[in-house]
Amino acid sequence: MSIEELKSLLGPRRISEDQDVIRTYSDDWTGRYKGFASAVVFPHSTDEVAKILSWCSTNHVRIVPQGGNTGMVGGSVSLNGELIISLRKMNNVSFSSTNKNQILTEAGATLLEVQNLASERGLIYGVDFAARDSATIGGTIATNAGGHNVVRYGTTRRQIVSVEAVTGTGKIIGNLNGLEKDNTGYHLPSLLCGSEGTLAIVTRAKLQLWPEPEETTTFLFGFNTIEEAVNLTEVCTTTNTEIAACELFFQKGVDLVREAYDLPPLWNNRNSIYLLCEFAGDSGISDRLIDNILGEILQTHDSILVATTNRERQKLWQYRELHTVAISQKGIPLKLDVTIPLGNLPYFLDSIDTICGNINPLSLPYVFGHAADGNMHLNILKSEPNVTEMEEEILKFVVSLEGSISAEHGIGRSKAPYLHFQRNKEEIRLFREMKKAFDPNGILNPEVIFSTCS
Ligand code: FAD
Ligand code: 2HG
Ligand code: ZN
Repeated sequence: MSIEELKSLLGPRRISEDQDVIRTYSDDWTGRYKGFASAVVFPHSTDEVAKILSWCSTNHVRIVPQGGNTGMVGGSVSLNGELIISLRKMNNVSFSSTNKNQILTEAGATLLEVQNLASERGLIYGVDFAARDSATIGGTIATNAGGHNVVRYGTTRRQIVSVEAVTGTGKIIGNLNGLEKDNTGYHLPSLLCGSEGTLAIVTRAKLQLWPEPEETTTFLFGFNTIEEAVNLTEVCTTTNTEIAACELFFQKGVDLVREAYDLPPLWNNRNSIYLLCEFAGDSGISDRLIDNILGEILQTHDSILVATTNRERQKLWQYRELHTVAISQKGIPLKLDVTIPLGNLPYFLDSIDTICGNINPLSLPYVFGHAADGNMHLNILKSEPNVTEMEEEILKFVVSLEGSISAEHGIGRSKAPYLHFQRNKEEIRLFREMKKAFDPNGILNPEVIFSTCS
């Protein structure tokens, strides 16, 4: 087997063995994984992806699919010389010709490109998060990405109406019929969503769009106790149909963001717990909120900021969205992405500093996340040399609270050793059988999701 053979199949311009090019696709976003791929392949069409995978399967060449390389669990990098298949050149986006409220997109288009096209028709795409300008649709499907608006629109899985993909033997599967109702056997969009590039390479998809709300209003509340913040989250998510986001963060994180970006303080008194609640709907949101169950807190609480214009809203959101970058400027954190049922969230949050401190008194845990979904991100700086012990202890704690060890980032490489915390032996056996059916030679992301101990 020689890469020259693949070059002659695709033409030389689709493959780069240039070390400078390879390097830019090598390390993961977090800096934890330093990759070394043998080459990077840039298909321009589904047929080319099929040719590549058919050749790789025949020749037992292992590959890693890559989109924007913004993943948080080490799934998009080649650590053992695998070929990287970058989907970035496949980035066409257009409105569906059959459904006015759907977009037909290639896998390499970014979230922002899809959002921008949708807004041309007064529509929105239901998935949004800070890496919007580089995360690709293929990557968001592969990870079943969540983000800020899951409470309103659901995760990526709910936005994918149809999908086209190429299996590990180079066979093209799926369709792009755009039918919401299509119960013809197993539902491939659901199955491939969250499969992290282990079953097939996603090449194109049809995405559902939603009407753009007339008005969006954002409130930032400051609290002294976690219970108050979680109570308000519960009130918002159980009584208000206009809730679009509910994000939790803490003073420590805000201090880091302010330091990194030279931002002003949010208010003069130092509240330590922040809840950003966003409501979207017909005009007159504030009046409706005053009239309903939030009326009392809106009129009596002393730490609230309100934003109605896009500019004002972005000013509030930056204190939340810039956490990831601000933390990574201080070092490579241990990253955990977990879901905790809201009823157990105060206990979980109250326990984190103690758990980390008992294992390593020098560790610095930062917590923030999507409160409405109980999805918390733990970024623990200075966790070395106790990374594994800390990770295990916290993930076991999560399971004991009936949570999930991976909320929205996936299992990737970093959580593969812990899959069995959450999934029983029979489930993992079935997962492996499914992988074999899609990818009999095990060439697609061989180290992702499954580890030798699970
Ligand atoms: P990559 O990182 O390139 O790949 C991710 C995984 O998908 C890998 O396993 C890869 O092999 C596989 N893959 C990629 N493309 C394909 C394809 N076409 N077919 C099959 N498999 C493929 N995530 C959230 O869910 N919510 C957030 O709020 C959020 N916020 C973020 C904020 C920042 C600042 C950053 C840096 C990241 C954030 N993420 C978030 C994580 C990340 O952006 C998402 O996981 C995203 O879905 C990854 O997309 P990508 O194109 O970068 O995929
Ligand atoms: C977010 O919600 C992302 O900001 C990133 O999912 C989380 O940095 C992280 O751990
Ligand atoms: Zn997140």
